[in-house]
Amino acid sequence: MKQFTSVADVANFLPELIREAIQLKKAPFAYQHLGKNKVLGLVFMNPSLRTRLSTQRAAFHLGMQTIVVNADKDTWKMASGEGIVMDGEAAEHIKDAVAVMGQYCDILGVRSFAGLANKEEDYAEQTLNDFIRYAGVPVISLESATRHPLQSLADLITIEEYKKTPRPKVVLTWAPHPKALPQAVPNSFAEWMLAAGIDLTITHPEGYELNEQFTRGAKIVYDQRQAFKNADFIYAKNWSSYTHYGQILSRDRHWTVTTEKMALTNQAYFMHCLPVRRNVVVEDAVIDSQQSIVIPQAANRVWACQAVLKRMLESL
Ligand code: SN0
Repeated sequence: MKQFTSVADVANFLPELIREAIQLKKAPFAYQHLGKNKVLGLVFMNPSLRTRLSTQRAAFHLGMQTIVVNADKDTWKMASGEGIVMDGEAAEHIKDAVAVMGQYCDILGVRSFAGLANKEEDYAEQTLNDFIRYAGVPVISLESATRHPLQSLADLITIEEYKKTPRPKVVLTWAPHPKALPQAVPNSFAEWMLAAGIDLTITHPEGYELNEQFTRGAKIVYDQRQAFKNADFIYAKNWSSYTHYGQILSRDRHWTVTTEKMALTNQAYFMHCLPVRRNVVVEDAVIDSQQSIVIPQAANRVWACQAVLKRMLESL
């Protein structure tokens, strides 16, 4: 595997990849020879807790060394775009920085969030594509402007482990938030669930429709309570509007996930990728309940990442 940026990179062997991730839990150190004397570089343009730690942990299991670069703080400010005159703040061009990091690392991971100012720019994935183009080594997305594939793979593993029926009803629900957030997590979640053949319903207020490229095949239901009926999994997430790009159209707390709404479901499990705004996105009583699986979900980030890194190391 030369890159891991979306479900398309693993579509041919998705069930196998999930099985492999679950297998790795039983023998985390079984493939240490693969990563021996290999270096993984993790470049963060934005904050991270789970992605940073779970990726380092996965690399450790595989015998790799990790270098973490906080590119939002510790490095030179980078410019991008062809032919630009660099007489401003940026000291180096991203193509030079990435090519150099590719000399020091065998695999590079990069996190670069959407700016939410310009839809075309964000959906063109310039930073991620600059990494793929100039690194000269395999690249893993640690959340790009439009997708968060390591999260979605962990989500799929979690659903596979907890499902009580062969084809559970999974509901992705929009929830309120004080800040405008990217569409990366919900885009990616929808794309992965649909690729895995999951019965997916998406519920959100009008104006929060995601790009159809990611949601084709999902049921869209504007009535949240209707959507919750018979759900086996409730996956909550805020996102800003795609159509009115980057805008907050609603802060309606009637969309918060509550115990009373969870009672409409088929004793559904509650999921969220974290970090989560308690008592805005979800009530304490739900996220602290027996039905909440947010911690095992986060724990699965290690195995999702390890399965991906293993495949990449095997093809180096
Ligand atoms: C990010 C997002 O894409 O929604 C990362 C999720 C894994 N979340 C945030 O930026 C939350 C920020 C906040 O202030 O709550």
